[in-house]
Amino acid sequence: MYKLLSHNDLDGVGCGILAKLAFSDQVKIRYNSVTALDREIEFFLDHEQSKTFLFITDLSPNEGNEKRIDDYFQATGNVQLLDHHQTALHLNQYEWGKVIMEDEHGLLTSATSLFYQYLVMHGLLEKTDVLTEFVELVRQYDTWEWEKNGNYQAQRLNALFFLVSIEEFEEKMLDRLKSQSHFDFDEFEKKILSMEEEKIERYIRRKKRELIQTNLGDFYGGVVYAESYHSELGNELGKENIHLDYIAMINMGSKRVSFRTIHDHINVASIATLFGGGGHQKAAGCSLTVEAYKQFVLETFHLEPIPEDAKRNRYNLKGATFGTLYKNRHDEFFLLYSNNEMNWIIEINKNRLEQTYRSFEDAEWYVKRFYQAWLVRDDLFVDYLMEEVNKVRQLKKGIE
Ligand SMILES: [Mn+2]
Repeated sequence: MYKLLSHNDLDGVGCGILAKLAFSDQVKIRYNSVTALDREIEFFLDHEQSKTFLFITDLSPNEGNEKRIDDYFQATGNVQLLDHHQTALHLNQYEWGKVIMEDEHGLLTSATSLFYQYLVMHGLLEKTDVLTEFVELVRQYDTWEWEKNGNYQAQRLNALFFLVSIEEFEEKMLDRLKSQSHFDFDEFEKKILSMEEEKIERYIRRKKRELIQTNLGDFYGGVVYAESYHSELGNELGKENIHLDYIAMINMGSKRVSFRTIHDHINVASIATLFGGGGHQKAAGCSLTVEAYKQFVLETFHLEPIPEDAKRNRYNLKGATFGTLYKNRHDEFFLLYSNNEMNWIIEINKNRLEQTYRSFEDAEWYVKRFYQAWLVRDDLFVDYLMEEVNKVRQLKKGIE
């Protein structure tokens, strides 16, 4: 008999699907949240006979269970953990631990891709085109490589995963993987997936208006309350607010915080670790502990959301060398302009800052990060310029 304890996301369930293909009714599977895994491990170790082979995928045990699993392994040899999270790397010290973040070709791994490789290597599962395609979609979704590659099939697979129950998803995928030669969605799925995509778009548009800015030491983050679509939402908010180091999404109901970053120089796993959580460099999470609640909820509750940049401007445009106008909640105006492309200047309420910037993006980063300023609409920009013109005229008259 086999037992699989896996994560309850697409990558974790991908492992379950492979296990069912390899072991059919000889495997018992439990999908867990990050926090529920240790209970399941304890239950297994308290009740199972030594004949059961334990797989743990996409998740890692706490310290106490690490020792107990090792005891079980020493006694039976029947444990294999496969994971790709940075926070689990220490488990490589055990014979039963295999934590790999990058494969031999330099590609980011996922638990499903590691498990597939493992099963094929041990002769437990036959490699087929449709399976390889499925595993690759899961991997690209989980590592967010799909976005770089424009692989919307991977994003759709995850959307489908959230549209149906885990049992239904498993069943659908098992059917397909057993009978088709290539992976695809059926017509009905394609229709509901396109409806779902529109729904996600509307949800994200609404959430963009609710983003609050906060700082945690030297880090500046955006905080938003959100129960769904964390990956899509975190990515969109991150790209629209590149002056923020990370996005924290609070789910009050489940008392969880999800962290995302689009920046290569930020590691959100280390932010999550501050609050007892963990995860990847670009996607991590923690429980909403009292400390996390204070930081992300209590201290931000009275703050107003960051207004969005004006969208349909024809004159006040980002990067225009003659000037781009921003404003903040204290009615301070920020004019960004340049005499040559290499030297960008910021005027705050018409006082020029001594510091200059190498690019428009650097200057914008500064006024957004430290002043929470937003791009104003054309009418305000024109008023601002008219005022300047009038001043110059008055000045000229004075001289004459
Ligand atoms: Mn994963």
